[in-house]
Amino acid sequence: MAAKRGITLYHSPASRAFVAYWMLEEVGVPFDVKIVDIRKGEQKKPEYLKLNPSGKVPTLTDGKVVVSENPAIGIYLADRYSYGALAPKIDAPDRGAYLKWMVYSTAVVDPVASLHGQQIDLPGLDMSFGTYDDMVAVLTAVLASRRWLLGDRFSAADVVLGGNISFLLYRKILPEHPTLVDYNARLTQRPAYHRAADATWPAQLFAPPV
Ligand SMILES: N[C@@H](CCC(=O)N[C@@H](CS)C(=O)NCC(=O)O)C(=O)O
Repeated sequence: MAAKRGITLYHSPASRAFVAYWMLEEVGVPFDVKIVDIRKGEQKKPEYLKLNPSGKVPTLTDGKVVVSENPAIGIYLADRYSYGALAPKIDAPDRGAYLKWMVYSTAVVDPVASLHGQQIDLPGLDMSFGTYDDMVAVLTAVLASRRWLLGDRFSAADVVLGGNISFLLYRKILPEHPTLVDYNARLTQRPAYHRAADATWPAQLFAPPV
């Protein structure tokens, strides 16, 4: 008998789980949300650690499949539910760049941005992720002359790396470089982006005090 499918996203308000939520909204499959509130420490409970031993959100389950780490969730969902559309096919010329930008999002952008947010800028030579200035230069160079990371075609890489860029602009960790600001404006025109943002930063939780 085929495994029963049914997608669940383990999500926390105001977190990077926004990216996985946005991916689900882009592929347009039904899914359930279970809140793992990181501000209450729910991500460190034994039941959740069985799914994601890192104790971080997001995690996604789909039947018996368990995936964590935003780029892995993005690659999984796009291949499984949007192959040839949000995911370039395996032999498409832009599949290499697609995978590169997916991995770059958390192998380079996340560690560099996290350190920069703590006013730590390490010399690039011995660091696998390089320097903040190099990371900003790479992002602005690729986006200077193109609408999306792969050119004219919106892909899951724009959700994973683009979602990260959007999050880091909001947190003022990335500079308000016109190329990044314009790209973010294009991302925020997507209805799926707004559904995910509204679910991740709900107005009732994040409304300014009156
Ligand atoms: N590398 C992970 C990072 C996820 C992550 O940083 N999640 C944070 C929220 S933004 C978290 O769960 N923090 C809780 C904790 O570390 O206890 C991914 O890409 O999915």
